Amino acid sequence: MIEVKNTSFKMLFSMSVLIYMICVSCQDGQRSSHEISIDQPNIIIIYADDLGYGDVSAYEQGTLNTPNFDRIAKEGILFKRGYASSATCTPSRYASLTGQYPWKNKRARILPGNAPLIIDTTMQTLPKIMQSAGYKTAVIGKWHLGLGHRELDWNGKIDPGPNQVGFDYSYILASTNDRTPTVYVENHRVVGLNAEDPLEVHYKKNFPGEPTGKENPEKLKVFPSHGHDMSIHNGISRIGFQTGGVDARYIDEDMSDTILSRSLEFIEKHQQVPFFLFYSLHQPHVPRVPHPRFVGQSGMGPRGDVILEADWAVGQVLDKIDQLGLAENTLILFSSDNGPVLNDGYQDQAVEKIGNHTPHGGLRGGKYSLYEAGTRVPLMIRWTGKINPMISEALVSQIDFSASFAKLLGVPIGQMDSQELLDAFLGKTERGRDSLVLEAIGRKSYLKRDWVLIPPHSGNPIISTVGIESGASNEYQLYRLIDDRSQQNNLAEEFPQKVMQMEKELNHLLENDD
Ligand code: NG6
Ligand code: CA
Repeated sequence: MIEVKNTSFKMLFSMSVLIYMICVSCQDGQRSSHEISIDQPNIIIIYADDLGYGDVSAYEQGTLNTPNFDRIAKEGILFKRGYASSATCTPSRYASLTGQYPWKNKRARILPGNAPLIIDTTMQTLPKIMQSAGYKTAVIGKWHLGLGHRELDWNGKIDPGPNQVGFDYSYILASTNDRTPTVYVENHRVVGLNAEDPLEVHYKKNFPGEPTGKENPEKLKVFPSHGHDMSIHNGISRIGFQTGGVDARYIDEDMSDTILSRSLEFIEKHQQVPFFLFYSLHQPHVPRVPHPRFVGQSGMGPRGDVILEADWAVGQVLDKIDQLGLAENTLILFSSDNGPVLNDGYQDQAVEKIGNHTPHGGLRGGKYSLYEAGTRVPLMIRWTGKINPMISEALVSQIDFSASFAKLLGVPIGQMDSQELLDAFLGKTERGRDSLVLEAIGRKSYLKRDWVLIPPHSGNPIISTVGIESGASNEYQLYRLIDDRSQQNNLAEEFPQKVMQMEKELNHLLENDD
């Protein structure tokens, strides 16, 4: 719970409770602009999965065109220095939703599909901030933050989950589309489950009689390149085993449309009240299985096709907002949980068909990497009539959503790593954060203004399965990003004092990780 420490903080807190009470007492949940002086735009966060800085044509005009992603930037702000907290999914999502550095929670690392919920249900979270300002909140799409407690029974009430951390409504994939269980969970229940065919999930041992990618390649339509050789569903073998729940299983080809239509329904239903939608895309994470309408559209194979599919879906959301007359009353933020990867475990020709397209947008590394492409991601915000179209150089992180939106809505917050950067997010200043700790599969680096320090880390410099540089090296690495965004010139030897100073600051931050 939030600890209310001093008198002015208490006053603020009571004010926000009052605003909340006024709001919830409004008849039929209608907006009540006369009682509320602060802005209460609807807030939509569109959060892509593994979409690179260079996968959005507003960032990198290349061979892949994403006109709908680009619309957000053209009609709003394109952040050139927007960062995910981490180079993988679970920790970045954790940071975006809690405002805390994920490395402070040992469980915030890539989770199996049967992991328990890793967000403490007593924590103040981004959706809870919205709720306390009277918002209706929803997460629709990828979750990957765990569900329930250990030994979850998928056939009963799934608890705790998104509903306990601040979402009034949830319609989610439990983890990723390459992990079992391959079902949707709506609020507390698996969608479409037949009680006579119970769903069971295990990550260590298979269930008797269930085919696997390893033993039954003849049953596959998409083949793994590494891992992903356990239970088969829809001709695609996954990570993890499952049995039963056949009626509840999703069709990968329809996933984008399913997540989109639930999102559009949520928007329509709540158009009269302020709402917060976390629209969590599964693209272009593996397995990349576009709807037939998008097959072949990119000329780059499934990875390009699912990016176009996601771009189209985002266009539908923008159109819906515009058609409902909500554009001036809706802040739309677009970002990605981590950087790009081509071969992430399936033979889907992502490498072979890439052509001249550069998902990393000239940044070094990619998903899983401590180099820039791991965490520097597309980040764009549109709020028609409120923010002027611009390109911003402000250093901002997804961790900062919580404090910044709390400021916008006048909601007091407790101690967080999140920094209040509302003016930067609204394009009123290009002054953002001064520094940021970045994380990639447990390793850390330290970004300070234009400099980034990567201390020595053990491990292989190349992650061989995906062919991406990890950032691990025996040497200190220091890069000046302002004139070396692709991190080619290690300046550690030239600036030993800077290395020392930055390492000291980083260690201080890492030690104070209460
Ligand atoms: C890795 C998977 C990868 C992807 C990743 C999580 C293998 C070999 N690789 O372990 O395919 O699922 O986890 O991605 O299994 S994330 O975007 O959700 O972090
Ligand atoms: Ca991801």
